Amino acid sequence: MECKNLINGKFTDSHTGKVFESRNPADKNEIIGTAPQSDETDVNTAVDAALNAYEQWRNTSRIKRGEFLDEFAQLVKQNREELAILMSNECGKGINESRADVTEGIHMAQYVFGTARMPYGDVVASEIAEKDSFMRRKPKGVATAITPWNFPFAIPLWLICPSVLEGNTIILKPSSETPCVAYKMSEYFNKAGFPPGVINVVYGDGKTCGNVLVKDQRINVALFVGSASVGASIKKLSAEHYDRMCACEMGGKNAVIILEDANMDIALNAAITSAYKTTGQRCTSASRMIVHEKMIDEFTEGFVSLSKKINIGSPLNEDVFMGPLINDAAVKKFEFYNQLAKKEGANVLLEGERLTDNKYKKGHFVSPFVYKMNHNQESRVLNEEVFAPHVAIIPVKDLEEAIAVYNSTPYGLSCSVITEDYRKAKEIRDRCEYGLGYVNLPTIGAEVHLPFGGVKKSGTGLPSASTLIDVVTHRTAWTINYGEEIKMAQGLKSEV
Ligand code: UN1
Repeated sequence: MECKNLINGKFTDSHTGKVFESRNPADKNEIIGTAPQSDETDVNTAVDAALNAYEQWRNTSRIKRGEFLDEFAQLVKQNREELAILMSNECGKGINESRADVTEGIHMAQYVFGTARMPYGDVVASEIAEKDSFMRRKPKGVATAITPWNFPFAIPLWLICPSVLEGNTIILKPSSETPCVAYKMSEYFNKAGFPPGVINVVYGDGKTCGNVLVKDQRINVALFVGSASVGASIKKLSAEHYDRMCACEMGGKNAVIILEDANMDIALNAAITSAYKTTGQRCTSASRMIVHEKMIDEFTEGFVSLSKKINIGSPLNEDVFMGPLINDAAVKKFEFYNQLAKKEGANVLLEGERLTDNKYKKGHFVSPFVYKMNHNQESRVLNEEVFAPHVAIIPVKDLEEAIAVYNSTPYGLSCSVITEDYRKAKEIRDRCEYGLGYVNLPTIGAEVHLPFGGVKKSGTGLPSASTLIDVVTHRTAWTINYGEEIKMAQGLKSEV
């Protein structure tokens, strides 16, 4: 597939003609496609296009704007399987997960289409009976979305759909690992009839493309999902702009907390799903199992035995639970943290590693690495995001310690508790720091109509998905006087 930038409604090469390759992580020799290596000149043209389209787009009826998203969702629905297969080939997610990713994207477009007919402001009381006041939302202007490879369809749509519904125009810069999924998506945007310039897509790396977008003074909203270090630099650059809104969602060191009364079947199912779906490469994946000491032996035995049984292999095989990691750098990072765990005193229960026999040698396949380790505030492996199947089982003596251990990392994205005791679940709900909380469920699998976003190093708490409206609009006050004279609030006199 030869991906092209989408700028002002036209599919174009980068101005230099340079391209980069996208390869299959399950078979490094297979090239899935090429995409333009865009630089400042291409980014500038895309921002010009978004800026030119803005005036007319913001003046288009909100309902009409939503209808383009309905059209888009209908087109994607007809091509769900084709997109899912492309996604599995390009990013290595199991086919069931790729289908779910496309479905999540469709849900986002459907949800936002539905909200087009819902109120987008409030009627507000005034001290003066002759006055009517309103809170009315207005679009911010030109937005950019910089998105990761692990949800190459759903995450761009979390950010694009609410932005354009509210009247903003946008430039998407998808991950260089997954240009083909983004390109397919952009074809559907075009087919759905979005006016030229409303949604633009440029491909390229962080330095020559993403960075240029974020530095552009004309960008009013910077939306990002990805690593904490890139997010921090986007936030810093954004602080130099007068009125830019910036929402960054940046990973986690999530945990499943297994309390003394937990249903063990639920605990094991939740733990395995949280740890190994997407090969541990969700920002919501759990790499810590915080387990009450009364349950630790039974849980550890069950978790290790299920981890050994995890079916690793081709993402297109329906029975496979774990596909490959995304690239060689991800495997090296996994290996580094596995070694570090040993140095930090971990009791290794399952020696996960790069898989090299025939079935696996063409791809970035690894097996789960599992260890038991006491809580230690200084430990890097218990505090840093590995983004791979690297799992710590941490014993705790009671609920208090479970909460303290959960909160001890710099992150705060997703938290799950396995318990039958609703009072204990309430303690977790109120005292743990997270954006997504679950009871008797895995830490993954959020639905689009819920807020999505973490606290601490995971984000500013400004959510993505359905609640992005607060980022891509500003609230204006609009007050009308129906009286024959001016009467002021607060007892203020206006007579001359
Ligand atoms: C991510 O990994 O960045 O809640 C997003 C979930 C998915 C989204 C994950 N709906 O696991």
